[in-house]
Amino acid sequence: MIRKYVYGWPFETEAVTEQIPEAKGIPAYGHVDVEQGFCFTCRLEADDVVYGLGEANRGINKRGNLYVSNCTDCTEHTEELRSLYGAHNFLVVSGQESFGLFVDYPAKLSFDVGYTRTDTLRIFCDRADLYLYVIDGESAYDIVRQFRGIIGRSYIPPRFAFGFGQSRWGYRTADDLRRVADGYRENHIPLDMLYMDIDYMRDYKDFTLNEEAFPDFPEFVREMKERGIRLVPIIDAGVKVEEGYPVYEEGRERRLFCQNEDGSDFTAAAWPGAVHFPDVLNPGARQWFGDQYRFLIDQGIEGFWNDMNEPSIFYTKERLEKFRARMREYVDGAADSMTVFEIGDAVGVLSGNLREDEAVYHQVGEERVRHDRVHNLYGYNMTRAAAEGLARIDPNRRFLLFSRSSYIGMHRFSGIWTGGNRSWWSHLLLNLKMMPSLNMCGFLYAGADLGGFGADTTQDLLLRWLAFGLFMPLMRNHSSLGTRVQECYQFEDTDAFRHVIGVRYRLIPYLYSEYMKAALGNEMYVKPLAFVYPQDKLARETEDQLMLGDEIMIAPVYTQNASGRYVYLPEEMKFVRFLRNGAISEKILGAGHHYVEIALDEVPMFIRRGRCVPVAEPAECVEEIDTSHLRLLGYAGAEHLLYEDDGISLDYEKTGSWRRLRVEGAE
Ligand code: MIG
Repeated sequence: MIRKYVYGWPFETEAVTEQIPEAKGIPAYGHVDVEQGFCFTCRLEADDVVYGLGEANRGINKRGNLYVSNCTDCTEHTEELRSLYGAHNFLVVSGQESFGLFVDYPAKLSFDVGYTRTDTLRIFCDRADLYLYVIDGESAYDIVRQFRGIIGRSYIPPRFAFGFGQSRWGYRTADDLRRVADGYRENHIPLDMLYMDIDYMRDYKDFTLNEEAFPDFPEFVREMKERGIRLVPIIDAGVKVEEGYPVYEEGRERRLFCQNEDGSDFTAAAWPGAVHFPDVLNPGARQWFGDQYRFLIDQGIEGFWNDMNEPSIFYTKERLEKFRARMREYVDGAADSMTVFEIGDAVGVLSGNLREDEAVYHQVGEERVRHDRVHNLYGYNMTRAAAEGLARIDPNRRFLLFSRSSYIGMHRFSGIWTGGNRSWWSHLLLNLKMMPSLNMCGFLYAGADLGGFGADTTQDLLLRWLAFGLFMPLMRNHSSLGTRVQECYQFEDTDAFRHVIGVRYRLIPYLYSEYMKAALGNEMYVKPLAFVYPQDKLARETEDQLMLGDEIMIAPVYTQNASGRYVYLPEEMKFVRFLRNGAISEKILGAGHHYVEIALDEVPMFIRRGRCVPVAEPAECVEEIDTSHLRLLGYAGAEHLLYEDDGISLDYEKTGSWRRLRVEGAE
């Protein structure tokens, strides 16, 4: 049962697609106060668990901290951060009584989940202009399913997007990319995608190519595709201010950029230098920006990643002026007129989100809306612009598309990647904890930068991270300029990488099928253990294992120098290890705790009692997977329904089919 409460004059975010009548009266479960802004308060019982908030820091259970929905470029990505790149205002309180809350409010919103008072949940923001959805149901999972039912079907990527992708900031030329392709193909490490970061553009201008670095780009795209590799370019939010650059000229003439109070185009600095931001909240601007993607589609491109769309800025002219004045004071005055910390702070505030006093405006219909009122919708609408553009260009084709910043609603248009993490073991675990929360909010096609974006990775971290990441829909190795090289063939034990990534390809028929079941049925692809075993106290407290699809549990090793880990089994399961020599070991383990040995070059998974999982032979790209010869792992007598379709069109109903597979032998 879903009730929708209306406060003040909410902005239409289009997060919810179903028509729900306004509920009368006051919401159950909590108390709403609209005296000063908006505040929802409710009691948390001692053993209530709070799930949700999508791309947020910390645990699967969100209790015990403060989270702020305020899309932020956060390259630091440390444990104390309250805001990350996305804003996903849905949570479920699960206990004796369970209910879900979705606060459809696109400005800054805070969730005090037992932070100030352990027994109290408080959700608050500055203005009481919002929709509050209160959902009750039989269980946490039931509530999630109802929520997913009102926000529309999740984005479905093409099948090739389930392959493995290699990315790095710093590939400059076609030859750089060729070398990476060679590195993979020569070492027979599977690969389906190569990502192109900002260096492919001419002076960081969107929808341009550096032609010296990429002579005859369409031919290069073809050459790569023949080798089973798709190129996936990045698009940044900011459009370079440069006379004669058509995207800039047209956007300016047609008044399609975000504006200052006085109607002039808002300018900030980003990679290209001075930029304007397409006003993607304005449907006309959205259409125009989406149409620009054609430049690359026409050259054979089938996928994109959208970046810098919080939006992220390096500085504005005003900020820089203030900073210069401050520094002049420092240089001219006595050196001790400013502490070193003050100097650091002065540099720090140059970049980051737009501030209220910087009054940037969007044109939404007849209304001019100040940016801070709708801040969390920018990345969502930039990506929606792209998705709608792609749909106009090629209506029955699926494109690969994911974004850095997001809001609920964007899940219908694209996936997300979780932005600039680090080569830290703790970020491997964070990646695991975020995934089910993202799924709750509809973001099924998601993943982190495997191996870590910032800082120098190590062979063992990358191997362990891949052994987890190979279960996630978006599987991509990405790293920052200036860090240790991170392509799999750069390490000592390339055989181990070939094997671990090979396991991904063996599982793609199954993972793709589970993804499609989740997307078509508004289910979660990965879940916390407690969603499957709600009565099990230890399952509720498990923060380092996940259930995937209807068949498996995954439990990666996420500590260095460990030869295995403790794992908790809520019921008997089959412990499966993909061994380096291609063999697969299966062993039944009873319910309870076990220490399981897992070598660095092995991939572990657990098959639930009475279930089975199909595996293919390894392949070097998705197209080469032989789905006619599948082997079943798991319990004798078990059956599995495998979904298959053409992997590229939107005709799920027409081309989708279900294959019944059965493990021989009696149970
Ligand atoms: O200011 O395009 O998170 O994946 O490599 C950094 C360069 C801009 C941030 C993204 C990262 C990407 C990088 N970008």
